[in-house]
Amino acid sequence: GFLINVLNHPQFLNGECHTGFIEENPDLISLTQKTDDESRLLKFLGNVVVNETRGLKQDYDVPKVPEIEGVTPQDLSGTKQILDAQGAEGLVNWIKSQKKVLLTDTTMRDAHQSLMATRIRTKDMIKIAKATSVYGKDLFSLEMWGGATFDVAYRFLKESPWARLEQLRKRVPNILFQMLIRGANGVGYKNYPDNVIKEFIKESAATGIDVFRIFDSLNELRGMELSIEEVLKNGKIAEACICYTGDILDSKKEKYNLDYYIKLAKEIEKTGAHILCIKDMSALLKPHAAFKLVSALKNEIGIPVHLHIHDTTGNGVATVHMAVEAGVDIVDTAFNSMSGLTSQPAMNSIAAALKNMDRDPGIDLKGIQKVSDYWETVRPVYGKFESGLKSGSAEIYKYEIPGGQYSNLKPQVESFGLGHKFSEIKEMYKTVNEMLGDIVKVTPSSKVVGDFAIFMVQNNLTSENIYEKAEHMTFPDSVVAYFKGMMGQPMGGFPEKLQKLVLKGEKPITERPGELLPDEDFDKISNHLREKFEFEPTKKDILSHALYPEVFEGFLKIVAEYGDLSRLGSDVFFHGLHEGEIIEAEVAEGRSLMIKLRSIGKPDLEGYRTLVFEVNRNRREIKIKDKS
Ligand code: 3PY
Ligand code: ZN
Repeated sequence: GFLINVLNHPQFLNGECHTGFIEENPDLISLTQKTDDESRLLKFLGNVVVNETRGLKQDYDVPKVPEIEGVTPQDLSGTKQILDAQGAEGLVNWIKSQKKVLLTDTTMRDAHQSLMATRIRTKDMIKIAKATSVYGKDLFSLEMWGGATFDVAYRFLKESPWARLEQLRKRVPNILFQMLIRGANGVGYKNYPDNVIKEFIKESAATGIDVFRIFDSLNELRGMELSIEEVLKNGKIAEACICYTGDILDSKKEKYNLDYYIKLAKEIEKTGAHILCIKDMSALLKPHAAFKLVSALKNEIGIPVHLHIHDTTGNGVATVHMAVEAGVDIVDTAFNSMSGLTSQPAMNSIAAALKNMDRDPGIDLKGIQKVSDYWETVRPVYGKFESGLKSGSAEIYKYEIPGGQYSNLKPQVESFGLGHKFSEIKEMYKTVNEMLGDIVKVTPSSKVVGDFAIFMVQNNLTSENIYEKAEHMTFPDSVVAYFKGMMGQPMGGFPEKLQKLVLKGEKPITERPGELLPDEDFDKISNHLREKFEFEPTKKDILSHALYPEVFEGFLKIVAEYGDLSRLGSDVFFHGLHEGEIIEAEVAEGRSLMIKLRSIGKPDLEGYRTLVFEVNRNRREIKIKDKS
């Protein structure tokens, strides 16, 4: 492309070419860039067509973005303005003075994490951002970051989670942005050095996060303290969690009883956290238990209470109403079309049911219907990531599997070739929990239990024969890390015999893991990225590398090979195009290509298929290796 451009340039044709010619004509370079974009995109599309969808793609409706008339988000004043003007304390006082129940929307984080393996792309979020800001102007917050979204954005969606935060922030200036952070485990699955957690919180706050929901996967206070302190330093809202497990209505379950939660909540309040969250990640909090727990907390502590639940059992909406009756301040919900089952309970339904009641959340019902309608039309494109769960499950009370893990466990189990043993693995999950002494199960401790259960079934182990049969077996990494104390200390300690079996002579720690981990060397990461990838890394890049070195480098390689894929429509990103289809693909700000797939050839002797495209009406052929 470049040479042809030079040869065809009028100055060159007139024989006026000298050594400074290229410097004086930078458009030649950008022309090369353009053809590069095009080749890279065709290579990406070719690969999707040949190796993923095999040219089979159904037609998807174009999601309908609701019109907004007469208002601009910049004119709206919401919870974000209260925090910015009055600070964290001011916001807390405002929450306490509300008679209405406040609602959080989780659609852009937990809802899709729990329904469709966290796959919703930024492109689909920013299309509805303005409408969300206008029609959801009376929401307390949008949970739209953290949890698994950080990892999945880079790993599977090939886009930057930071760019998502920036782009949404620009479009939603009036509602608080909320993220989920796993205490010392950050947005990952293991403990990170203290300086990584601190810098990550600082950068997240500077980029637009207002409310940090912090939890520890074993309900250990010391796993959350550093994060709470850093959030307070940054003038943002620290919301610390009690992760709910067991059943406070069952007097036989003594370990996690009402006293346990009250005691933990009081300790959390003492840290200076602004809000207490009841985090019911596994949908175990029954409606009457919610009434009991919220009533007790409202009596015992002075900070507002925020309820987070999943609807896996089908009792979620009832739980919300009981909590509202008991005086809960804020509850998590998701727009109806993204709610229910492993996701959060239905916002539109709850808001409608509370109309004309004392605690009416005062949300524009017609408006939020439009936002819900949008998500309904987005969802089919992500169908292949859905779990297939069709109804609520009361079994979950027995298994205690978190919503996000429940929808992911089946594909994980299938990837081990154990799909036919799914029921056995669910039973084993319960058995393993008992073997561990009944622990809190939420990322990453829930992953330990899941990995352990799969390992047990894979190797025909039982709680009796394991001590003999597994003497020389290497346990999964997560299980080893857990028993070493690298996720903290479970209440009641580790079962010693099992710990010895897993650690095989290695000594466990009892200190807070962050105390032992050396600080991350950010300069070293910066130099490494500069040398290996030849760009000047930002603080965000360095932090991403500190959290997920391989995943982040994999992402950089994909961008180098295929270009910026975040601008592609999701139907094209996931499903490519079918023969005869014409798409408009945005490759850079304001620059789109019209691409038609004319034909998919048969594999040649080496297994390459020739795909014929038309790009802006020019014929382009590319060869793609068929990996099947
Ligand atoms: C996460 O850690 O991602 C969770 O959603 C835990 O419930
Ligand atoms: Zn959750």
